[in-house]
Amino acid sequence: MSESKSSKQGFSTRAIHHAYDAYAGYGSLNPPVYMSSTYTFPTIADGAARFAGEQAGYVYSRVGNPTTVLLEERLANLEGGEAALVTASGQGATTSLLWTLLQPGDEIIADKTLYGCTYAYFHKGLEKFGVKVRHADLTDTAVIEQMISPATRMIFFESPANPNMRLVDIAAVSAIARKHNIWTVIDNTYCTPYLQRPIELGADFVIHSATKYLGGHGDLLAGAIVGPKAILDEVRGVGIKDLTGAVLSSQDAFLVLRGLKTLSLRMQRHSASAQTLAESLEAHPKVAVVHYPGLKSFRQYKLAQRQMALPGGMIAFELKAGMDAGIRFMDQLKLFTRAVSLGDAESLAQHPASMTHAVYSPEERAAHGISDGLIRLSVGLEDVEDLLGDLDQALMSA
Ligand code: 7XF
Repeated sequence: MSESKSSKQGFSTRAIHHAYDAYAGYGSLNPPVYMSSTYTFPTIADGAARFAGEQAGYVYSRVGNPTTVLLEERLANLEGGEAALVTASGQGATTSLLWTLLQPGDEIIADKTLYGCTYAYFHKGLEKFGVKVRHADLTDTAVIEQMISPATRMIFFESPANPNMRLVDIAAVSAIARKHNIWTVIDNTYCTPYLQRPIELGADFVIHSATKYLGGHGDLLAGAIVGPKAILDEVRGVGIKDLTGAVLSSQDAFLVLRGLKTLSLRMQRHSASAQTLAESLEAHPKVAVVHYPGLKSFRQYKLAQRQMALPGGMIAFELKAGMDAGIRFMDQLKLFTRAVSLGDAESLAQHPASMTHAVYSPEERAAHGISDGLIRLSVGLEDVEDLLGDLDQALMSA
């Protein structure tokens, strides 16, 4: 399931080896970290040729560095895309791509549930500069056709959506977009290419917060865009170079490369433990509802089975006694850490309405399917028995 159609070697092999030739340098097992902001030119004529794109080579690390370029080649390969571009954060990936692609007067159609700062960027950033953002329930594909206008340039969504786990049928939405000559952009942060490869399902661009599972250890901020090379060249040369400056450092690129080596193992463990915890929560008398793609009761279970290789490490759930009990539950947790972010070795718990999605007003949260009682868990890599014990004791006193 995790074998990419785009390559003969398996996913884990490529996550460890792709695009690095140790014998091209000193035989170093790990790639060097190029700590250099700038690059020398043998002559001024060489420099001019490099700036003009007529000579291969680096000019300045805001437009490329050998360590970040290795990470880009590896991520493009794992996602099955033509090229990739890494950025200083997931937010930097979204803003660099959209500032490059969109013009005043354009419209985009976005799913109704989005990570809080993506929503904020759309309404405080894009709209301020004349791009109209229209939200739709993209689980209803019939609605999309009706919303597309001559000004529509893009459909943007997450699947599973942060924080309520709604899935969008990537193949179905991408097919509609393609028919109308519109880009499909999907934020694949929750899944990583090990669980889901949207480009193979017809999407044009994949965005990542590599801060999460790709890095995997909660020790960096990073982002990535995967998509067609010609457009990513423009995002590199204008979007990042001139507009956002959201450049990833070579040290952090190295750490993401290190994280990728264990991505498949970690995603298997995150998924297996989350499945166990989701089943236990669902059976608990104090729990009202559990949103987890691996549960048979999950509203989009069939789509999850078709679209995702494994159900992933994220769970959203609500207690019968509502938000106050949910806050008590989170305050009682001893092994789960109260923190935003996700995809780390440590299990994390947070309250979307007051944290990651606090930028939505209460009315907007209600309209966008983000319940105030929702609790979000990022299931880490600890022993699952210990995690079960922690949830049980916190539920007991909630
Ligand atoms: O700029 P970042 O690397 O933090 O990534 C932004 C981002 C983009 N897409 C998705 C689906 C995300 O979840 C994020 C970051 N989300 C964290 C969270 O939900 O906990 C951020 C903490 S406020």
